Amino acid sequence: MTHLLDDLSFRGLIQQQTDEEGLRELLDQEKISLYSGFDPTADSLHIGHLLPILMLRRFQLAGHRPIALVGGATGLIGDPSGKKAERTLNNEEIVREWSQKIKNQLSRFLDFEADENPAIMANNYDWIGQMNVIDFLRDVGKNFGINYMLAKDTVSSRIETGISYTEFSYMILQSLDFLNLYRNQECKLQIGGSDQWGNITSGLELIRKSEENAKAFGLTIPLVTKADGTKFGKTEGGAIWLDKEKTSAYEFYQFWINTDDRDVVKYLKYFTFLSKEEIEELAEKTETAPEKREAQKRLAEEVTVLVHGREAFEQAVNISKALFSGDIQELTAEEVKVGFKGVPSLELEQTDELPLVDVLVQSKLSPSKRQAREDITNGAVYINGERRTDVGAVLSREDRIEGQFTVIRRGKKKYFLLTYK
Ligand code: 629
Repeated sequence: MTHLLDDLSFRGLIQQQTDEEGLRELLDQEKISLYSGFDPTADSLHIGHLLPILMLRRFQLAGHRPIALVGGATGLIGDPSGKKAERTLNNEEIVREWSQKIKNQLSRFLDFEADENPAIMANNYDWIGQMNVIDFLRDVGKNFGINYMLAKDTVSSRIETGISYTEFSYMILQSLDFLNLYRNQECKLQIGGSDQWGNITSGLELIRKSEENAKAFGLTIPLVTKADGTKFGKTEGGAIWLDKEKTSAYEFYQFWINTDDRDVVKYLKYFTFLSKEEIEELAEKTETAPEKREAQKRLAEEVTVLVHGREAFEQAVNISKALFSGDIQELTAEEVKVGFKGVPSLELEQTDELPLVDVLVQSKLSPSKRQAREDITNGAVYINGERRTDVGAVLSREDRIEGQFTVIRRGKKKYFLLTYK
């Protein structure tokens, strides 16, 4: 079997390590505990969080014990890492609520029932929340020299624009977490995105100063980049969330399907558990028959199943096929709702039965009544995927999918949705 670290480097998942040889030696000797932290700064994680989550899973699959930490306390402070400006503080009750949601999301990716190496969930509010300020300044603060702290990227880059004492102190809290987990859970490795390098190394510094013969490590994951230079994980609609109420499984699937040929092999390595051989085969197919988009399809399948389950994935494929072919007969109302999210729509009364010509004009699918009539007779107008050539047609209850939606299409791509109260 390939060594975990060799697999990680094949996948390009290692950006920086504090002690490459030391970590390899340690992993060869024993199964370890490792952790990564997630601050509740929103009500959901997004795909920017996926790599460290999957990394924890990769370690678990190799027999190690992952600790997923929710930053119930640090989320109240605000990590300045990678941030150009001071953040506004979030309300405590909201952060508590978000912590719970993020905990639920994290728990889907790790195995908490494994016999040998069950995953653990931790919340740093449990040890930071009760801490008293005198203990904090005497026991912890004494280990942090101001020069050391000022030299950190996250602080030095903010000296000009300003940084509060609150955000400045953030690294101390994250360091305290690492020390705490090192002491109580024998946690010897912290992983995170490359923006976390400063926080991870300051934790190691605290451990080194506080424990004799300390042996702990840090490893970071590269920032995901895109060949076209735009930011990964963002679309016009904003972030790609892991919560399907915020980003539906269909939108999630579409996001991966649309991956650029130049990025797809990298993403297969990053975001899937496919073997080197399977990935190389898909790389080959992208070279020889890019138009088939086999690699994108497989990527979208793997990641969507991982995050949303097989059933949601199949529904996403179903919606995609129907929208592509225009044959939406087969869709359920629920699928229509998901597939046509963001499409212009109009809400009508249950009793409303409108002439098709009027709807075409009102929806702006056709610019005038005259044009609307022409569009209909030309065969350019479809109701729920079926061509309608009757100029006098009135949209009735029969034209509603499960009584809830009427999908109107003009030409190849222009859609409009009628919904009913
Ligand atoms: C307490 C809090 C710890 C250890 C870590 C933390 C959170 C950390 C942070 N991480 C980002 C986040 O929460 O802010 N200070 O959104 C985010 N992380 C995943 C990756 C990241 C990072 O959750 O590490 O690099 C994104 O890819 O930005 O004891």
